[in-house]
Amino acid sequence: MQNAIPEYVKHQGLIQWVQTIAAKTKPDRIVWCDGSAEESDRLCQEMVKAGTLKRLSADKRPNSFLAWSDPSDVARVEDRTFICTDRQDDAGPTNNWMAPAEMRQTLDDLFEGCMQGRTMYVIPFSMGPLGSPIAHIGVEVSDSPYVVVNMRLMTRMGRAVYDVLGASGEFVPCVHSVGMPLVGGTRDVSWPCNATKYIVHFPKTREIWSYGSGYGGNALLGKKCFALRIASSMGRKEAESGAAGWLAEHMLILGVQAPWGRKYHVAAAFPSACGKTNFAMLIPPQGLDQGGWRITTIGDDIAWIKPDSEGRLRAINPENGYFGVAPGTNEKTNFNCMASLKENVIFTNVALTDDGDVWWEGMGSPPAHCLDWQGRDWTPEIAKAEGRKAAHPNARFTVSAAQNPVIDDEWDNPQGVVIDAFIFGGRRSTTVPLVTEARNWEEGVYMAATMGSETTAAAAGQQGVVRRDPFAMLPFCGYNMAEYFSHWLELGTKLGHRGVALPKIFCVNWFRTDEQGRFVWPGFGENARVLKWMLQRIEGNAQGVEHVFGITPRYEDIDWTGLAFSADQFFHITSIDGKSWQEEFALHAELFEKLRHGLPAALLKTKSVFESRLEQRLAA
Ligand code: SAT
Ligand code: MN
Repeated sequence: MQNAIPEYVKHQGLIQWVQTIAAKTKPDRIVWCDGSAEESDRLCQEMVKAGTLKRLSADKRPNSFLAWSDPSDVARVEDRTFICTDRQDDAGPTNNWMAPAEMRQTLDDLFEGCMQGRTMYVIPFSMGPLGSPIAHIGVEVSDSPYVVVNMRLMTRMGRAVYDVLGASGEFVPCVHSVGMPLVGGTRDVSWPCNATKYIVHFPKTREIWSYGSGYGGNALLGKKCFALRIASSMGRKEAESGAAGWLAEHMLILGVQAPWGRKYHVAAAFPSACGKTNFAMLIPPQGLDQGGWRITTIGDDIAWIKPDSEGRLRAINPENGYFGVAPGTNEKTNFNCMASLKENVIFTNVALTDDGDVWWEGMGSPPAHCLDWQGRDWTPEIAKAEGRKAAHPNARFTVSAAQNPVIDDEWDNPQGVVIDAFIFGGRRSTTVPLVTEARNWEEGVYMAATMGSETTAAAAGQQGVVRRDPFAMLPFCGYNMAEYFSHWLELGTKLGHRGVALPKIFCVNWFRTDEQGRFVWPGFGENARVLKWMLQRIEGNAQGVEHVFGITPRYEDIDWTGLAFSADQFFHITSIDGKSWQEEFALHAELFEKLRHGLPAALLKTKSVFESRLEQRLAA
């Protein structure tokens, strides 16, 4: 059975594709989504009835809902994520690979009848402003209404997409199933999912197939799967013909108005759950130039970056909303985020208070009682006795970007904004200084390529271990990472030849700790002080010291007005320990060894330059 195909869907190829998927997965019904508020309301209502969503208090959080997932389905599953290129080498050693034919056989079996008893939703979406030259269209079919309502917040979703698509436009086909058919009296559960999970990408045909999970990064296929894995390989492919190609990056984009009257745009890459959303919504301290700084958000997670006709790098945020980490978010750490979350929010895996509101660790004083993310009684006493958290550490909120009080005026500009600087940051309790400016594009690419970070709850697996996370793209690069490095280097060369001034590259680390394991740098709004130094460097108005791999400010180069932060503390977070860096370079060597096929020689050359500088320093 199928509801009528709306007359505004004119794309026969799309209609046929939907029918082919339906013939295989055998849903009871097909619903062509129009993206309207009524449709979303109706689906939320149905999910409340089914127990998937709880409606929050109309007074406390109007029009907001809470989902509790299955405890086994709370994060991305990197070991179940596959890049299926013809040759294994094209996926590279950092991606899971399976031959396309073999994977298609596996998927064929899994998807056979997997939507029985369920509704299949057809979800048209645009990544990027509708009709933007940088944007691309996708269509996701999914048997999860949770996916529909989240996609409506996270992408430009709905009827208008079909106008852009027309009768023959290109779209990325995305197939998603929770993998729990309702057959033979199977009892439905509030969060259907399957112990078997596959998140699969076919870069050549630009297809995405996702099975068994309902969690954001695994199921909202416009986000990591399309906007990063498929898009990164699309951007690289376009460079094959000698063109510059483009970049799909795990980056926030912010606008920053400096007191000297110029507005800058900065793109910054950090691994998942390392504060991208906080940085993108940051409120600079009042002490800094008498409140003369203002930061506005263009995006908080993903950037698509293309050279314009003059060769300048222009970025758009392909998304339309935020799927951010709730724990740790409060009025102090991210005031603007809290202001965005007052209404029309879907929360996932946070705690439910007795008055029908939400709570999470780090939100403020805990309630005397609530239900934790698994629906169990929770009190501060229980937390103390059992060490049990009320919210899952990777609990999330989904909210439309339009609710952000500091949304940038240009966030929706189809032409994108010109990027002035790139920032790369990892979570490192030791070794890496607060901020370093790369001397040039190549050394900047080296620093980004060798970035390490301590793992977080955003991915299933052990937390807190340092792993190399090049460009914060380790789980998201849709092709060989070594070739990705080449793409960055070549882009720099090509634009350089056109006489374009490339954005400066900086590396930051907000996370150095003291002997007790406490963060030394206050972070959050105070990061604006580091940003000020970077922009002054762009203007040629600030000093620093040159060291092994770049330039770092001295204590007196940072504006401390209104912040008590001693020179000793500053030394603690900017010092470069020679021994640690010898060990660090050994880890870079390990990474390069892993990526040796196709690794650009420029990186090895840069490494030996860095190492000989380090040796000289140790000898001095
Ligand atoms: O992968 S998600 O988009 O769900 C969140 C993240 O890891 O950034
Ligand atoms: Mn992310």
